[in-house]
Amino acid sequence: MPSNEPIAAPKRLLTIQDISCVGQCSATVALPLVSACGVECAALPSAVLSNHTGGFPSWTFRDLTPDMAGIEAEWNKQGIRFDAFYTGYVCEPQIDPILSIMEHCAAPGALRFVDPAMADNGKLYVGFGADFPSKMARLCKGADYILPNLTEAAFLLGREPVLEGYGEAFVEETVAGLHALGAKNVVLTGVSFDPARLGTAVSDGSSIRYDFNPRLARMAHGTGDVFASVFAGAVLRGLPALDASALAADVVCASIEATPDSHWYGVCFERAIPMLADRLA
Ligand code: PXL
Repeated sequence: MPSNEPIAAPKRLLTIQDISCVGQCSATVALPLVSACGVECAALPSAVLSNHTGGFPSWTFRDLTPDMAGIEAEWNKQGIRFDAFYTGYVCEPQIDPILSIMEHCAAPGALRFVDPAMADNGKLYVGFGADFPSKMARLCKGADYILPNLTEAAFLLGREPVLEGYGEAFVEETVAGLHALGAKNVVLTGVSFDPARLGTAVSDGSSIRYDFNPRLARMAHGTGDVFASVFAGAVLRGLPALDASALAADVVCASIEATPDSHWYGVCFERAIPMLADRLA
């Protein structure tokens, strides 16, 4: 029977990150996963690469920074506004144009999700200089949620990464440093106090809560992008941050488990989409 209930307007999120044509990362992960959360996903590609830089021998790179101001002007002319912004892999010249878009194209109460995608396993991604983390810190200032892994957190704080042998005091101190950069909520990924479990520390600035999953035997490229996309989509669907983080981690684990060893450049997150949609139904 048709319902007389008015249909609620879906939230509209703008993701700003590269399109790596091949490689299952950045925008090609955010678009399907944010959509699977039931949230409209608009995309501003910051650059187009033939493939990502994490293991392929070479790539093309088309910087789209020069287009950003014109796109913002067009949106302002038409009054196009967004309920949320989600940034991932971006380069230094894009930070000011992104801050301008987040300031001028925000619907009332718009949320900012910043995944400072620039490093993993103790190292900056190829192509980023040692001074880049201090530039990325400018995006973290004023963010509602930042989602660094342990390596990115260390670089944002100007420290050498510590990836093992730490305890809760270290996590508390790291999270406090990240809040001091100006981020309201911190979601620190890749946290582990026990070799069998890997998880996330979620802080709203007054308390830290943890979520852990069994550690899987293999690590995979693009899992940070899967995590951040699901987290942002789930928060926009109304989940509290710890629940959104737990769901995002479950989608990452299911994606890794569905990925054959021969598939080295990303994870088969497509196979976890039915589970994600069910959990948010
Ligand atoms: O997944 C992060 C990422 C995004 N975009 C590009 C990358 C990487 C990581 O290597 O190279 C182009």
